[in-house]
Amino acid sequence: MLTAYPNDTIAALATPPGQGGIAIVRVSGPAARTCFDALFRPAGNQTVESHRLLYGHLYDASGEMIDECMAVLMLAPRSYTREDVAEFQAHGGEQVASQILAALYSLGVRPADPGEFTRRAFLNGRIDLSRAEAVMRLIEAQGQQASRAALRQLNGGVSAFVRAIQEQLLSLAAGAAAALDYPEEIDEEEAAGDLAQKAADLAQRLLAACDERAARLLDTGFEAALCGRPNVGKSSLLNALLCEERAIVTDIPGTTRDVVRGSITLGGMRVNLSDTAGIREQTETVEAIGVERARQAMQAADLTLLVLDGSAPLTAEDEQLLRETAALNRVVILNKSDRGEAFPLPGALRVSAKSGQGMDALRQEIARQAKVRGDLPLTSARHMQLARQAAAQLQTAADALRDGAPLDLAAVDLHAALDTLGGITGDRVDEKLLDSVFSQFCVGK
Ligand SMILES: Nc1nc2c(ncn2[C@@H]2O[C@H](COP(=O)(O)OP(=O)(O)O)[C@@H](O)[C@H]2O)c(=O)[nH]1
Ligand SMILES: [Mg+2]
Repeated sequence: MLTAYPNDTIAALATPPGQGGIAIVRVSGPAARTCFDALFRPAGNQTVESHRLLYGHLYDASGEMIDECMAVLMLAPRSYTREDVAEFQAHGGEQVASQILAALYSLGVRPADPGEFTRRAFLNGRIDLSRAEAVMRLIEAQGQQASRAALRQLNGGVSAFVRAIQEQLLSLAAGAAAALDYPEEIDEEEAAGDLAQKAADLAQRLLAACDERAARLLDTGFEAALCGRPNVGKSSLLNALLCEERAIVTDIPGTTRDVVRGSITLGGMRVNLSDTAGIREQTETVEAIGVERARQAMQAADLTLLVLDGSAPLTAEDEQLLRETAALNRVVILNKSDRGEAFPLPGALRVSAKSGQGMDALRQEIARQAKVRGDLPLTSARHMQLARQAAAQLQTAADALRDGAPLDLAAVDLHAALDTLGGITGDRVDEKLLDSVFSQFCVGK
């Protein structure tokens, strides 16, 4: 279990390092108030009150002025960490911030570890572990869908779901205990059958709550691969979607040989686009490797964007690619619509990388495909792993009961599942887990 939390005072720059409009230095711990009074002198005759933003000047230990600044003292427990917190908003720039930090260190304050402010908020009971993790997800979110998922988690979506399951588990465990204590009144066989059914149901609910797809997409983005034979306009489409000249466009077939990548945000999701070598039979080695990579990218993508030249008749290679991608999640794109329509193809999108025609419809289609559900509570890899483990423990209990195992044996598995779920909210955590969660944070958060 957790060792007692060090009762010391920490400080860090809370804003990104480098030049900026303002730099915020944050202090948390029992000495925050003394530090505030030692460093900061409010202008005029303002009185220092908790949660009141003051204007004044900062001085170091030798009485030398460091900067003019705004400062606020937030006394416990109404603060981010539930400890006394002081924040100094100084002029942006490395020099001023490091002078403030040096002055604080000279007063016995220690530099904060990564995520230590949020870790203290957790240890002091202000937020549970899933909400602490949500803070980090929110900071790192790329795209609105990711930030919404993080916000749902921060608002307690995961906690509420896990607590509800834990409560039902506790009542199952209580039922099992009652059947063991009062064998005359409760029929053990009946109780075991009932318990097995309920444990199996809870296991199913845990598994159904995991959104593997959302977890992966919110974390790394949606993969869309542009594929097709040479010269149909794949590189031109990549450039048009990225709004920059990333890939080389020529009318010489076989120019793109390696996979070229770029990311955009569509419908609030980060979309990673890859432009690949044109797929065709060829003899030259470098191009052959490129074609092999193109095939791999096509298979690995969440969405294959199969590009055809809509202004010229379909070739045998096109037909082959249409067959090859039929079973994949794909969108067929008929490019070069500015040159007219050579053949009809139901369900395909007509676009022109050159004129921009149809490009909005293409963006909308990619966005539609990249949408995550947003209604399943578990979208973090760590939470899903624990949920699956708890589900397996519950299923073990259910199977054992159906095989005639005694109630007290199954009760052990129920309690094991409870412990496992406690790892999500942080009821049951050790230092090692906390270190691994919080070390991923940035310093100052
Ligand atoms: N008219 C027209 N030409 C295009 C269009 N898209 C690409 N091209 C031309 O087709 C040729 C091949 O384009 P590129 O993007 O390199 O094709 P890739 O080999 O599939 O990557 C170049 O000469 C482009 O300028 C389009 O929408 N309309
Ligand atoms: Mg190309």
